Amino acid sequence: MTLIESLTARAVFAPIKRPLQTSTGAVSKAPMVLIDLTTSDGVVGRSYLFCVTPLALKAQVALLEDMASVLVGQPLVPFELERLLNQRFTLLGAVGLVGMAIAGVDMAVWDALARQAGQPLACLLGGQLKAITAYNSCGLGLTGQRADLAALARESTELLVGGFSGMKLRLGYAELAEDVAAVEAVQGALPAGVRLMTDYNQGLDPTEAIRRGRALDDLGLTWIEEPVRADDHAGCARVAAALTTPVQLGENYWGSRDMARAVAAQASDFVMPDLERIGGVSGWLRAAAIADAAALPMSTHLFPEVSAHLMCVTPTAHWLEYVDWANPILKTPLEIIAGQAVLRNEPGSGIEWDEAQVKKYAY
Ligand code: SMN
Ligand code: MG
Repeated sequence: MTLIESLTARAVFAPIKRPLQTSTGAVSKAPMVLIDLTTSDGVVGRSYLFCVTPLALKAQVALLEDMASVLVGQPLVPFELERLLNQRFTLLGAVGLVGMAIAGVDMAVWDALARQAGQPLACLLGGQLKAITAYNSCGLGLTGQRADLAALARESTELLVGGFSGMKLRLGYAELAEDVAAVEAVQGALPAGVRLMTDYNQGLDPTEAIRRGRALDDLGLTWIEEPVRADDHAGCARVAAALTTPVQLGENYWGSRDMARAVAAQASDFVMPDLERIGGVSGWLRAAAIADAAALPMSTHLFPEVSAHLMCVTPTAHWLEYVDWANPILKTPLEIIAGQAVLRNEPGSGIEWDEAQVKKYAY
């Protein structure tokens, strides 16, 4: 039986090519925790967590190092390890940094299993490698108090490189007119057929979200993401019911049961769970079943490397969110050709560190 021999965690703070301003916060660099899990067979499974703020990096590393003491010597069985960790944190609550740590371990465990089996993760999970349609989420942040229309138009054409057929614009300017102008500036710059997603990052209240959404409703947007507080399922549902543009939600679901509650409340038309909040690969598989049962198109949030594998086994797979934020520390970044993520026919989820770069950006 294969056992876990060791688990290590390291923090990095890597540059981002296009720092991103949203209506509720900025991401100017990428604070990540890198996990290496070694098995008794000498296989190494890897994953990374995206901590959003560097203020969480040291705590996340410390938590993972303490979790290692529970994990070392355990069999390499993802659902049992998940059960074990969730049990140990029931009284505290397996959300926040704890939930992320459990998800990070889970992703590393699945990577190790796939490597041990000599299969790409998608194949280990019973799927096959496919080209996964991606949208470019690497830019188009808020440009300050007012929308800089020329800058948005320029950036949107730059984001087409890679052949993307979709991209995401952040909204939530002080005035509704600025949101509309920003959308029109980007659409005016893009070739016909390129889809535009938008994201309010929870910045509005339901009444304002309906007012703004109605003004955007005839512009052909692919979705409006997180218009209001993500945990306000009733408010999200009111917005979704009032608009013809689909409402997208999911990066802030904490586990698949949280997602099930949002789906039961009809909080959104589309879902996009985030691997580190939904519970890693194991949590994703349950989330995909919920989306399938409710016939909700399911997209991904960040972590395009692992997420692309999971889209191969997601019944209602919709769009892969492409961000290049981990690229500086990856040996072989995920490749996008003609707007599609191209999975390599290699064992695991495709994550290997560029150790020189990891050293350079160590936190
Ligand atoms: C987002 C997520 C995490 C950090 C910055 C921005 C955004 C997205 O909500 O959906 O990509
Ligand atoms: Mg978002």
